[in-house]
Amino acid sequence: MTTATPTTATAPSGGVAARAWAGFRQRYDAEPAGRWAAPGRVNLIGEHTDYNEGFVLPFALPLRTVVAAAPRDDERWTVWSELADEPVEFGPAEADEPGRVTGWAAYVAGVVWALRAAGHRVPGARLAVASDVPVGSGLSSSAAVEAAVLAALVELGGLDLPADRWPRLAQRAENDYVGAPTGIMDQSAVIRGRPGHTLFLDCRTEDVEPIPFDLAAAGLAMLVVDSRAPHRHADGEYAARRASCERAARTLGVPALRDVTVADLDAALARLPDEETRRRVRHVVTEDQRVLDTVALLRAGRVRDIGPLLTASHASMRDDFEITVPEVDTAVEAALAAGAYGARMTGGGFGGCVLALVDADRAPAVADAVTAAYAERGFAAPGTLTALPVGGATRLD
Ligand code: GAF
Repeated sequence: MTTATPTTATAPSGGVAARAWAGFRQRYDAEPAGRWAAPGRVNLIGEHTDYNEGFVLPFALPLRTVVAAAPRDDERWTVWSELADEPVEFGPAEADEPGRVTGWAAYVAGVVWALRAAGHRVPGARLAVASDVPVGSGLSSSAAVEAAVLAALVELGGLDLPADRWPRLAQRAENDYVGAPTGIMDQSAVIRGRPGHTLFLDCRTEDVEPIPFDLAAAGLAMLVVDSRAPHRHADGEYAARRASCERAARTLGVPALRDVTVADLDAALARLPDEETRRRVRHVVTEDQRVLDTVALLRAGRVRDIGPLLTASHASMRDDFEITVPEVDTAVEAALAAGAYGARMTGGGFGGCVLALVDADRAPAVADAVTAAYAERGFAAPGTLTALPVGGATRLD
C-alpha cells in the first residue's frame, strides 16, 4: 500500500502473476503447468461473528496471491515464496502431522493435510508463490495463499471437489494444521467473492448471497487504511475472545451466540456471570443485527446510509469487544472528522486495516487527514488505497 494519496485498485495488476511465473522458472528450471490466483479481503461489517455462527459481509480485494504450479512424479511438495530465499520441501509424513511444517509454508502444508484428511489423493507438486496481499495487515494474506494453493492442487490432481466445499477445507488447514482458531469468513470471501458485490454469508449454514455493492454508481469510494499496527490473530487475544463467546453460549444454553437476538439480549445479559462476558456477548449480538441492517439498506440501494452502522460497529469493537488499538481508533476518528459517512476497523483486530466510506472525490482529502492525524500522534505513516470488490479464487492460465 502507498501512503497519503490513495491508489485506486479496481483490477488485479499483472505484476504478481509475472513474478510467480518467473519465480517458478528460476527456482525449478521448468515451465509451470498453470497459475492460480486468490485475492485478499476486507470485511464490510460483521466482526467476530463468524465463529459464533452468525453473519458477515466481506468482499474480495483487488490484491492477489498467485501460485504457479506443476505436478511432480512423486508424492512430495516443494514450495518457494518470494518472501523467503529457500524453498521448503515436505512429504506425506510432514503433511500428515499438524505442526511439522512451520512458518509461511505451514499454510501450504495445511492445505495438503486438509485434502488428505478428507480422503483426497493430492498430487505431488512444485509451487511458486508471489503475493500483493500485504502480510500482517489483516487483509487475509493467509487465506489467499490457502485458496490459491487449493485451487492449484484440486485442478492438478483432477480432484472431485466443488468450490463451495473449499472454504471449510481451507479453514481446517488454518485451524488444525497451522493452529489459528479462526472462523470461516476469510476463506469464504477469497474463494466465493463476486465482482461488484459483498458476500452476505450465514456462517452456520454457509449460505452465501452476493449483495450488489456499486460504490461508483453512488459516487462513493471505500478507503482502506492500513493502520501499520501489527495484526496477529494466531495470538492469545483472538483465542481468548473466541473462548469467552463459547463459554457464554454454554452458560446461556444455546448452540452459539448467533441464537441470541437483540430482542433477547437484556435477558441473556442478566444471566451472565461478569461484566466482561456481558460486553463480549453484547458486541456479537448487536454486530449480527448490524450486518442484517446493512444488508437491508444495501438491498434498498441506500449505500450511503450504511455509514452509521459501520461507525457503531467500530464503537462496539472498541468498547465492548475491546479489540481496537490507538492507531485504528485514530484512523476512524480522523476519517469521520474529515467527512467519511462511516468508518470501522476490519478484520480480527489489534491493528490491521480501517475502512472508511467516503464520497469518491473526497478520498484523497480523507486519506490526507488520517495521515496528518497519525503524524500528530507520532505514529508511522498509514498506507491507503481505495478498493472495489473483485471475484474469488480462479485459474489464470
Ligand atoms: C480473522 C479471522 F480469520 C476470521 O475468521 C474472523 O473471525 C475475523 O478475524 C474477525 O471477524 O480475520
